[in-house]
Amino acid sequence: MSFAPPTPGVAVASAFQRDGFVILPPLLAEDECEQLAVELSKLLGVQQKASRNKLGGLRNLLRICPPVGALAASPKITDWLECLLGRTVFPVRALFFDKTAASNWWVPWHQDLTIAVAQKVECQGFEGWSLKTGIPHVQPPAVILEGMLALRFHLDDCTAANGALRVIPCSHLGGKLLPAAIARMVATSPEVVCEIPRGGAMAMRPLLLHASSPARHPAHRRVLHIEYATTELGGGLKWFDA
Ligand SMILES: O=C(O)CCC(=O)C(=O)O
Repeated sequence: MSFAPPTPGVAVASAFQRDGFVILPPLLAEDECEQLAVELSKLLGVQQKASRNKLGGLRNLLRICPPVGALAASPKITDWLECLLGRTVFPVRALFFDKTAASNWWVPWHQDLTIAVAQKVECQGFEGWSLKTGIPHVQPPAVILEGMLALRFHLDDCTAANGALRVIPCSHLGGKLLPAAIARMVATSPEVVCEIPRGGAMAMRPLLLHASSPARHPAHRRVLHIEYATTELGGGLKWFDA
């Protein structure tokens, strides 16, 4: 835990605000990366055994995986994010994704519109309630999503060949997009394939359009995805994991 990433400068912070994502210098030391990879692969193996479907990942890691909770809340990470955003942040959800030959999934272009909350409370501007692994999820107003970011730690080399995330720069600037606007943007805007080495990371806004293709050459593509918020929800609603 002695590894200290360089503080983000003004250029990194303004690129993030403009583009909606930024590929970062390594934030994890090799031993931290290895420990997380081992821990999360073990947990995924346990949940795979208990599930009849092939799983592409894990949810609720702030709660079920103490090393993830500790990393997410560590000053090394939160201080760094606070420099990037100029605001206080707190972790609210952590997910793990892996892509392998046995579970070679993909996702179409989308924005991340859903958050996990402690309890369902009907509240103006919060819609599309659902349950994921028994936990209430809801789509909050855009202003909540605009204050959030996801930090994605790469636990393997991630390339176009093993299914790297693809993003459309600046697509977060138009708020929540309707399907026709997404189709238009996908047809007319250049995309970036986020190739990131093991130990590297990227930060992205949830409203940034992103997609994920199946791997052409499947190999582990493990990503720890931690979401941070900057505001309470109000209206009696509470974040599930804050
Ligand atoms: O990790 C990926 O490739 C896709 C992740 C994703 O679509 C998401 O976080 O919403």
